[in-house]
Amino acid sequence: MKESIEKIFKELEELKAASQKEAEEARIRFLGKKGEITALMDQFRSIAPELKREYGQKLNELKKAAMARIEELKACVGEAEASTAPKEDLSMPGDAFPLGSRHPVSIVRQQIVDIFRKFGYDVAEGPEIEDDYHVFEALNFPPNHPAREMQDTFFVSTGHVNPLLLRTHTSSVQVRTMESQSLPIRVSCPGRVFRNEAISARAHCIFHQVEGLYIDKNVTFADLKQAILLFAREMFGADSQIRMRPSYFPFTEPSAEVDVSCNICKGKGCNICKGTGWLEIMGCGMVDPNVLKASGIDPQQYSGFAFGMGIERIAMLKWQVNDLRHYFENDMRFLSEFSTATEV
Ligand code: 2U9
Repeated sequence: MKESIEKIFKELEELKAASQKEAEEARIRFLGKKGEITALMDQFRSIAPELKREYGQKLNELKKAAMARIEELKACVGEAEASTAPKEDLSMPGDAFPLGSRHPVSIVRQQIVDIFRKFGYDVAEGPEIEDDYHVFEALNFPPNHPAREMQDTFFVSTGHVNPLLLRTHTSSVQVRTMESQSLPIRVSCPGRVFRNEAISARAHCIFHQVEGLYIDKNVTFADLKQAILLFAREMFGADSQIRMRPSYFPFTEPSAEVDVSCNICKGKGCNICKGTGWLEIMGCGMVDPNVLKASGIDPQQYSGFAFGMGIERIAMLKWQVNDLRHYFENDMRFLSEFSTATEV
């Protein structure tokens, strides 16, 4: 037994391991169930009692030395393996950063403004919080018109002659343009507007408009019709047709609603145009003489036309979106549909 113990001590001193696997194999060889030191422990039970003290001590030292040596080997190869383990693969492509894209309402707003810019229209913007004069009074709204009631318009302040309110249309921007700019005037006015309406698939209390105004000498309804036809062809396709239906607005006379031929069924009738072959896109008319007068323009010398459209409505027709609320919910599944949408 003595020789065996000394032999194992020597072997432990010279023991080497190149990997965790080899270190574990060494542990099994010496300390496993059938290991060399375990076998000596078994033999120890049957040796003469007078030798037990001496060999018991030696065997315990041997077992401790074996355990320490193997732990030491495991720690060494662990560090070595970690330092030679493959690092990140630098040839892999990097993580993609998801890029945002423009909101469909912004895309269509830009398209509309760009089309009118080609026709010579400047862009004008104005305040969202307006006064009664620029939203209603200067636009020939009678004092008892329903739009002037609390249930239709969001008022910011009430109780005085010219209360503040959230504009219900961007027409106030054209009024401010007429007040401040010299004639002739050609402007398109994009912006956010507010109406006290219940939210549904077809209506929202906040939406966006582009309105336009052209004032010069001898502007006629024929000019209006041509401008709208050219716009419709740029926006909805070169083969688009338009039709006008008589309508009424306080600020224009005569007034009309404009339909464009359905670009889905080419006028044959489908479920988008509800079988009519036509889609309503905007309202328009010749600027009422009272509106020109209110802003200091002589209706005997000048005439003009104006039009207005809801941007969400144009975007719904363009991309066949059937619920207006999609434009306000910022659902990424909806918005990412437009990441490749092109602009004119
Ligand atoms: C001035 C004079 C006239 C702007 C016009 C419309 C007809 C019209 C609606 C379309 C859908 C509003 O978004 S909508 O609900 N607009 O039908 N707007 S003419 O007329 C003006 C504007 C300013 C000084």
